[in-house]
Amino acid sequence: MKLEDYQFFQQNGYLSLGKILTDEELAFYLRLYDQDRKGKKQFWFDYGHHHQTANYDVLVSTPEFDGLIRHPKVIKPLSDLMGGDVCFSEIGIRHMEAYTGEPRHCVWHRDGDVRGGRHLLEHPLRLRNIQLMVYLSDVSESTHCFSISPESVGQPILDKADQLERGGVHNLYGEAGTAIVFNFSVLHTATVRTTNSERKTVQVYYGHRNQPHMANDSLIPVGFWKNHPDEEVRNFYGVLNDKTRKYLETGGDDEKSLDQAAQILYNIDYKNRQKQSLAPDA
Ligand SMILES: O=C(O)CCC(=O)C(=O)O
Ligand SMILES: [Fe+2]
Repeated sequence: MKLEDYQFFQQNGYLSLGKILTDEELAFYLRLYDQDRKGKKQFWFDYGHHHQTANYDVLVSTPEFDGLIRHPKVIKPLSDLMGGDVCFSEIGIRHMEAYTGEPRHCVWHRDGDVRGGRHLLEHPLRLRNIQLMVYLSDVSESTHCFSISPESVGQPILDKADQLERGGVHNLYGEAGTAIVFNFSVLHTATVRTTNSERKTVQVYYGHRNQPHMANDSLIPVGFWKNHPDEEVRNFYGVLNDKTRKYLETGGDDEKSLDQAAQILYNIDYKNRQKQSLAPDA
């Protein structure tokens, strides 16, 4: 990674990678996204406060997204920022509908892991986990967007109001195929605007292989962490979360059909969601 890009991340807690997808790749992932959202509704649920619906079990429903998770234009900068070996933590494909209400920043927050861990202070960029946000639709002043309040690694970590006053707000735009990476604990939010445009994103979290799992939202299927022919890929997916362990206890470690997997996931997870799956019986 160019020194200036590293320094930008150091100063701001995020970096735009620019348009990383070719037009062919964009068309490929957009088609998969649309097919998943239309045809695999049992995996989608209302994500509430961000005016979003989402599917977190993309590795089950559309495993081809592995190609985007480990895209060379992503893995290289991620490894440079994280240092050491990077692992998969979570994936969500998310949708924001057109909106007729008042524009607003949905909810300013810092992400943390399941144990409440946020900035990893001993890391040179204070990075415990990092999110990759890929825009699959054009994002501009007239659409929904992702917003972040820049924070330098040299600055004290402030509460929300003080951080917003000190750092201000960067609304991040880019044409479809653009990717952004950010420290998950730097203050951020989705921003909704009065718009006829829908926003389509792929949002992937990564962690350090030598740290415990970040979250329990995404199942990691055996085809990735156990049966994949490439050892590096097995290791990349090898930091298993509690959801994956529970799934294995319930259903064993043989490969499942999509319907079998969906049924187990419904029993161990979706039926307990506060917001119902959009189509629980689909
Ligand atoms: O979707 C967005 O723009 C932000 C969502 C968010 O806060 C997150 O993924 O942690
Ligand atoms: Fe967040």
